[in-house]
Amino acid sequence: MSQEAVLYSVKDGVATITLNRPQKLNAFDSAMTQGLSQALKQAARDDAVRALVLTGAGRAFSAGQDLAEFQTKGDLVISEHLRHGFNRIIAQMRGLEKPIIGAINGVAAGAAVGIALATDIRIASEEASFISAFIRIGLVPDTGVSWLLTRLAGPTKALEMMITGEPVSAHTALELGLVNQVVPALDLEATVNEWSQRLASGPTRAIGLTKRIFNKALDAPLAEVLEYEAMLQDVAGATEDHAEGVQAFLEKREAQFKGR
Ligand code: T3D
Repeated sequence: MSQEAVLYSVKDGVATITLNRPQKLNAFDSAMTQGLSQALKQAARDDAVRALVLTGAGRAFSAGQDLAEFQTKGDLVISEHLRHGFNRIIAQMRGLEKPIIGAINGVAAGAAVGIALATDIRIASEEASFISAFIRIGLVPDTGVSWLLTRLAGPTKALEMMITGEPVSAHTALELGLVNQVVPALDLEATVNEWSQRLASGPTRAIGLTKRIFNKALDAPLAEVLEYEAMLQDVAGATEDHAEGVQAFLEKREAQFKGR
């Protein structure tokens, strides 16, 4: 019986998505690519889900595109493969109006660097590393790596990573701003649980709208962003969670956000 390439479970408002081909370091074959896209869709639709965790089974986060499968598809047009696969996933992750926590448990290589960096909060195990591996096989960065890496690490280090394909350790990734926190491997699950519980009990609509503003602010001129903030503040200001937040402040108590 073949194992499921992507595992999906929901508990206490948190959907956990696990890339599950550990014997191949969670390299993305077609089933895993489709499975991840499907899992993201399911989490987006389910109102009970208020935060997501994305991680890998075994010792790797993911080794990127499955190169064995890639080689068997002789007639593959890479651009089409990307448009229907990794590009769609990155767009889904960035557009998903719920926080996604990347639990980076081990190596992230190639396309998986893009997927790891497209999560919103990244907690890395000390055993994690990031390898922009494309160049090692004569390819250019894809899956948004050139965009994400350059914005997060800055152009100097991003270009070095992209043209050398040298691994970057978890601690260096923290210094570069690629991850939010580095913890010993044994503490990864507990740390990610704390983050996910905290975010899942937050004002989900406002967090989602903040993601929208963040995406816009990365590129748009200030005048446009000011107007966008004002427009989305009307939306956030009409939520039950906003009313609860203000009421809780005035009553000097902890707010009980419902995600509405
Ligand atoms: O059409 C398109 O979409 C093109 C898009 C391309 C996007 C990309 O992602 S290109 C980059 C693809 N990824 C890579 O080039 C990374 C390849 N992997 C590695 O360089 C190394 O495996 C690692 C540095 C990640 C880890 O090294 P190590 O020594 O810890 O593990 P290993 O022994 O190399 O791998 C363990 C097993 O996983 C091994 O299988 P085996 O021999 O035990 O049966 C290995 O072949 C397999 N594996 C690792 N990465 C991949 C893979 N199998 C298929 N595809 C992989 N990417």
